[in-house]
Amino acid sequence: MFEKIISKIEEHDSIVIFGHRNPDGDCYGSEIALRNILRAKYPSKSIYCVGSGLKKFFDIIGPTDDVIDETIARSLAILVDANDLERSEDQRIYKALDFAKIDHHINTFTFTEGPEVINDKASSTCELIYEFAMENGLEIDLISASALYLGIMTDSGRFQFANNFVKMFEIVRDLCDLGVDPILLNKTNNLIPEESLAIKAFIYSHVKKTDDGIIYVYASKQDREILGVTSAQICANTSLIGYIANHPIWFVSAETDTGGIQTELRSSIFNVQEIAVRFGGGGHTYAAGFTTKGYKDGVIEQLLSICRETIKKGSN
Ligand SMILES: [Mn+2]
Repeated sequence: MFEKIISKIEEHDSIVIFGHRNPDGDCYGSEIALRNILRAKYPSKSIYCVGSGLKKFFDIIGPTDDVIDETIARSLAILVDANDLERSEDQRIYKALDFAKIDHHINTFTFTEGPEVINDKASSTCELIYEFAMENGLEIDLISASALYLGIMTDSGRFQFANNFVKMFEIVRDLCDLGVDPILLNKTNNLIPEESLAIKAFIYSHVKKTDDGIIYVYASKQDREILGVTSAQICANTSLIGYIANHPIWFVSAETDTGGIQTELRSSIFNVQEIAVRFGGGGHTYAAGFTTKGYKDGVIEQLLSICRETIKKGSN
């Protein structure tokens, strides 16, 4: 499955791994694991990963790397857990010499820059990185195993969502065999800053609902400024308003600093990825998001009306 990506890797002496904006456990875990696995296999190559990562895991899994522009310019860029270059957190990806991509989001973009492996049935990109290692006989060290476990745990919603549970749990068993400490990783993942209480209070006290079964929260720029948080920090709380009986679609939206709207959409039964695509976003069938650039007027109304149509059409 990964033959073309391996031959790209073999062609280049320098490799930089990139992940998406607002990195999550899967993005950060994939980057660290892929970097470490490749470093062990190719000790003479320079291999780095960039992006902000997840700081609370740095003591266990380690930080990403500081990479200068000149390094990127002579490197193969491997994009993980993201559809296209535009989604890369580090936009210097455009300066790379060559490209490859490994992802599990529903593919709505044409990645023409290089070879790609996409499997939208995989629970996480970390599952694909594990398969990449297995297919090529690469060794998974304890830090990489912990990074992969983190990605699978977080992207599957703590092992709640998967297309293939047997496969997911087989991989997780193997990672545990390699020495991963699920209790430590789970405890660390649970840690949240005290300030998040104010965001939760905001979310719970600004819930709106429609007669047709949509629950949502909207935070204006002014609301965010009072709380001192970013639109991404608001949207990270979408799970707080989910799974309310008779409300099959829920979303959290926040005005961005540049006058757009960031939204995270979820559903228990409806395809919200198709909704997100209509606003230039994407994701997974039941968990998707978008950010409009520079326009916000009418977005919430239009979003509500598309959600309404989706509910009316019936589950798919
Ligand atoms: Mn992912």
